[in-house]
Amino acid sequence: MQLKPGAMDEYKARHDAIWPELAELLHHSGIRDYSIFLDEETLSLFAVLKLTDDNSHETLSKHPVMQKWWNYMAPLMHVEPGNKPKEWALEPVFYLA
Ligand code: RM4
Repeated sequence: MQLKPGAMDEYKARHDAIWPELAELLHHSGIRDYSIFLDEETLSLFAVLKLTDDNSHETLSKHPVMQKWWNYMAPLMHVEPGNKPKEWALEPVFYLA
């Protein structure tokens, strides 16, 4: 994901105060160990999370709480039409178990 210039402090503050109903929704969708890292130079956001085997994260974008959060966050981030944050996968280049 990508932050807009000047949005860093507000982005952090909003995640420090994440809505309990959103945290609950993400958990019920099968998301675990969810972290977001910020590159303060480029304002790129790197998210990493685990999914349970029975996760339903594909349906999140239709949920009113998810849509409300995305609308709330849209002024701070690069978004698609509909305010879902722009996301792109990174290429795995190394893994050591
Ligand atoms: C991010 C973005 C993601 C959401 C997290 C909690 O800023 O909106 O879609 O999963 O917040």
